[in-house]
Amino acid sequence: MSLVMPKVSKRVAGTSSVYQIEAWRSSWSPSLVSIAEEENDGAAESISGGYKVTSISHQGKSVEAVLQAISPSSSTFGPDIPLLQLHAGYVSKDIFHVHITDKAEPRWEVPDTLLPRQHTQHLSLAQSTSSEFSFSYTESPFGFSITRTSTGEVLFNSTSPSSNLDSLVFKDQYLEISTSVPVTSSLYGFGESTLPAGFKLVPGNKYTLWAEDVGSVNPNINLYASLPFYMDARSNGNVHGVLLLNSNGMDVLYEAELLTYKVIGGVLDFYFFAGPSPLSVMEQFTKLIGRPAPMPYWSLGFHQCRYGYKNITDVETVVATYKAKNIPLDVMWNDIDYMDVYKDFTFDPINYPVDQVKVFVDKLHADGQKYVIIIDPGIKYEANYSTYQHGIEKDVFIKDVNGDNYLGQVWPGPVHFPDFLHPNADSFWTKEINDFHDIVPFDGLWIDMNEASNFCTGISCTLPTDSSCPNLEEQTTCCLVCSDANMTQWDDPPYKINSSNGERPLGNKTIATSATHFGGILEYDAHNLYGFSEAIVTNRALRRSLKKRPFVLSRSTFIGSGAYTAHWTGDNGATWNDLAYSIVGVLNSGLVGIPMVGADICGFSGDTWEELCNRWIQVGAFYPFARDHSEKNSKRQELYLWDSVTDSAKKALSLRYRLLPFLYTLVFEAHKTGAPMARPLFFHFNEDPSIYAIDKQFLLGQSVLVSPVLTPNTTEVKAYFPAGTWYNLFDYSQLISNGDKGSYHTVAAPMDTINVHVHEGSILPLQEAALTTVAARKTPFTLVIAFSMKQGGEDAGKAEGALFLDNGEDVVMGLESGKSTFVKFNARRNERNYGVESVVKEGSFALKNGWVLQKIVVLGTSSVPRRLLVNGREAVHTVQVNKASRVSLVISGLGLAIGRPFTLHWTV
Ligand code: MIG
Repeated sequence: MSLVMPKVSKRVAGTSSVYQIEAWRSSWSPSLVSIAEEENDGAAESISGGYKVTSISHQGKSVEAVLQAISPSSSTFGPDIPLLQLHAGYVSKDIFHVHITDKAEPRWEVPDTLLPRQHTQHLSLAQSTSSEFSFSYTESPFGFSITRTSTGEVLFNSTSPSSNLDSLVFKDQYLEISTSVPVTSSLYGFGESTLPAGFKLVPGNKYTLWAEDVGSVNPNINLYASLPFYMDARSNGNVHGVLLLNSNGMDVLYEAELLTYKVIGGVLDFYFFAGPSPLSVMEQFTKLIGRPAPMPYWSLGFHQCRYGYKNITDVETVVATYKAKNIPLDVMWNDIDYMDVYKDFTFDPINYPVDQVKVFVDKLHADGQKYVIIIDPGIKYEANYSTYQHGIEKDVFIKDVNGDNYLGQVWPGPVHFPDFLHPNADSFWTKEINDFHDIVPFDGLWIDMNEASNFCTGISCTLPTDSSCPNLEEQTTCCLVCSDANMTQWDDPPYKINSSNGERPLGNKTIATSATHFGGILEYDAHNLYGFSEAIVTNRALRRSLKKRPFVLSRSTFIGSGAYTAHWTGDNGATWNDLAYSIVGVLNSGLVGIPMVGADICGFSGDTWEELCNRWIQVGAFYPFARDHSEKNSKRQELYLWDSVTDSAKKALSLRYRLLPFLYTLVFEAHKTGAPMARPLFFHFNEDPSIYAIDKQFLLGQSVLVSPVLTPNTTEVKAYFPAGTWYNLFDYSQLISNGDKGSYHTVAAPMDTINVHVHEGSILPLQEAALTTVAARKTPFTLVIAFSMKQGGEDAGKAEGALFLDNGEDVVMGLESGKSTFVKFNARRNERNYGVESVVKEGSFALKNGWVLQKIVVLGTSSVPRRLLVNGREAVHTVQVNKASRVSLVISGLGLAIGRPFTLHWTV
């Protein structure tokens, strides 16, 4: 069957139009279309008559159009909204916005107060003439497409005849739109879920976006977050991103060559990011949604946690044992065990007496360590509990359908949930956090259960009159009396998203979706924003109480959360599969602007064991956020419990600690540009089509490649090495020299070894290993300079790198005179001449701190320098050549101030 689509070009509002608006009048007849639809998915019945353009105008640099329902149908999911308003325009030359809503009535949108976004039409004509997109549409039925102007590639196309008849469905509780996707595209995103099929999405799957307390140990279902963003990498190497800024529940169907959104509310609010590189997509995307939060320096250290530390002595012993075994430990955590019957902002008087906790925390601080504790959103319903009283006074709790404070049940028993959208939430939460911090000076907060998780399901619930609630043995069994009377269209919408593969209706084990927030906002609309709004308020409260850069770790996230919080992938299991999937989880978080992320090292639920924990700490040492955490009923898994794990941990963590200056510079880069810290290989290499699916390895920044063991009884790894030369970062010995094309290599991976390589062309700033980040920060610097070494020979070449330095805890992370220093390093070699130089911005901060570059490690040579000139003068130094590998040499004894530009030259 052929569908002819003559393209009738029509410029709107004259030739000064900055993008081409073309009306395509398609000649497809309804009968042809319905055949096409039947061929696609067998669905015979259309659920909407579609829309047609009734008026269109070109205002400034944007398009405003009115769309009218062609034949209002009320067959399925409710009547079509009769008139829609479309706005399309630029946010900047590389971000395009398409917004479709009801023309008559305002509809729910992600509040600007949570996610302030620049509005369109900001662009001057001069800028916009070079814009990356063109927008086209069909008149009837209405559909639109977005084209990359420079190449003519269609990036998004809701008009395609391969989509079904309903090119646009817009009902009160059901929106549907599709786009065609080339079969050769690689798609990523639509979290949060655990993806056994891998980071690259596989056609034939449905992604449901609805935040739930479902452990990441469960594959292929919606977990803690709704992240309606995808990245599309085309086979020509061009990459773009698409955000549907909508917080309502949705299913996204990815079928061969077709992507369909089925959304149960809100508006169609699309943003297109032109790329064309993955990092430029991240730059554009995080410009809109907020740059990732700066992270305190200490948060890059190793963290130990467990659910089930019995008492403060237990916790003290863990810290002391780490020290005795010489394993790095920066941050000790407490889970809900510390609380008095699980009430937020309290300490258990028996097992965690405040006085002892305070002594413990003071000692941690004296030793350069930190303390992070958990809080859950549910506030115990208890008349004499001060936090509860304050919440009632400020009227900050979410209301049920009857207007009463919504009653749920979590660890403390009956609870109310703070409404973080309420104008009083800020002062309420800040006061509780601040008062609590006055008692015990914790350093960061872990916000859990914020989907929100509820052990009960009910439209409205009340306390039982005749039993204790909860019964301590069955704390997670609902003890409230819940009723489903007063069921509304918000509790039971016409279209059921596939939450938990259809097993969990919207309000299941969370706040009822008919409950309301301040101003009548429905939980139905705002559910997926609960963790996001809590992170915003918590971050702000911490900033005020600590007067330092906040560290927040949140389980539930939304688009924009990265500006306030770090993330962990939730309740994984102690299995080899979970270890492998953790890399995908980490990459997916980075993809949505939450770069500070890790999985529970050694596995959360189930008993871990020596070999698994050994391999897991090797990978975990290179997660951006590295925390060992386990479940109450599982065996303990501190890194000192098995000798082999201790050895591996020391080896891997000592490289992590040496890399801290590099990692922290990645935090800075993330904060400035949105670049993820951990990246998939295709972010920097696309020489081989197979690279788009690699997710058993990852990059830190653009040049450090981590190639772990993820299977039992394995002592070698078949790993992909992109083009060029790669050096083993542990001993600088191993050389993989690929020439112009990447390939797989089998590398040795004995039990105590993870493969971590650095790529030619880069310079990494390192310090010495230590047991804490505070101690490591005081040690001298080393630069690792990697030149290429094609086919084993020494090539001409260059290398570069950067270093950001500040005190690691100022609220603002930026280049500020006297408070931070930024250094660029450049190295080059030409025949027998080598040169290294630094370019320093705002050097005074580094000078004040006395940081010194002590040595350089030069990779890609074994030729002994004959004469070393430091800042133009001959200097005394020590040279060590790695004879075994013949690829590295070390020049030490330099003693150069990091804060002052330097040059090094030598000939060989
Ligand atoms: O219902 O606080 O994901 O990390 O240890 C379980 C206890 C609540 C879930 C978190 C997990 C944490 C646990 N929490």
